[in-house]
Amino acid sequence: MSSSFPPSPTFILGNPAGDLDSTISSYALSSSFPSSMPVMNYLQDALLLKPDTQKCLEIEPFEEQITYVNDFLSYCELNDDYNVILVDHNSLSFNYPCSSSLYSKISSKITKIIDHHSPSNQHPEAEIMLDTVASCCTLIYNPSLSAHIKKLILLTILVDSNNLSPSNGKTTKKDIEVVGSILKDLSLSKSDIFKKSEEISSAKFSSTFWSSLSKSQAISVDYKLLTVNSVRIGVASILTPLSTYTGDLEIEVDCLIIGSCVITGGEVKRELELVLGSSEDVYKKVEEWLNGGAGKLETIKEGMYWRQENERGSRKVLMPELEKVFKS
Ligand SMILES: [Mn+2]
Repeated sequence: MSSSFPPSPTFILGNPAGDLDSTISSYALSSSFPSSMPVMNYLQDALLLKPDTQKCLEIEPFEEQITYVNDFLSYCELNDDYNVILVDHNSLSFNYPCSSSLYSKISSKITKIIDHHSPSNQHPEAEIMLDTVASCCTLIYNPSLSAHIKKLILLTILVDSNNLSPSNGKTTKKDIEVVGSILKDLSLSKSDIFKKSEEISSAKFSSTFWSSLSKSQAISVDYKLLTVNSVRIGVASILTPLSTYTGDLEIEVDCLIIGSCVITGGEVKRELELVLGSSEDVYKKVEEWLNGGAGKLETIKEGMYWRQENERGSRKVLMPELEKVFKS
């Protein structure tokens, strides 16, 4: 609630997919800014849909108060004296209702961006720190943080880099350096902490978790919205085969892409499903794009779904390629 906010607060806002990296990045960065509040770009209830974040917070629980998107938006609507730092994304967006005037207001309050995604150049007035490291937490790290914050950062980088795997195309020298510094500084056993990060990662893939959800809950676990030239396409990531869910889905966007990623015995299998929303034209254009191999994704239609040959074709690769289709 707004009464518990510090005067002239700096809000540290993570991305609306609200993954572990966003959650920990905003919490960790707020510890080094006076009068700041970490803002989770999701509702408190959505925490139930984040088994990896829950596992991580079981290992190292939050010690400070956090704010959720609904309270943040109400505060921003009613007050003028605040500023916003974006972490783990570089273009302001919400999965929660936000009027265009409020969006513009918040947009004008963005002073800084710390991120590891491709640049959108949506906020040219903000100071930008962008680097393609495995985890945004790598960019948040500084040696003067508390042991509590360092441990959360460490766990998140290890989860995002798959324990600094050299073969996942994500781990960089910077990630390795930050992990090395924290391990040394906190005198942690590398094998113990690697095991903990594996526990967090595998919570995300738990089939018990995924099969307990409905299809619409499953797509809200990790959902991003692509908006380009008034076209709105939802892009959801799930970590269970697409065949886990049956039945139709009611969606409020033009169309929806559900990307599934399953790792069995080290082998990555990626599938895509396209769901029709309010625009048949948009659906057809995306369908055509997928049938044509879809940029760098190398998609092949198999039954109801597209199989992705390119196993590195995560949503981070998919979204900029898809954006190009609708930009022209
Ligand atoms: Mn991230």
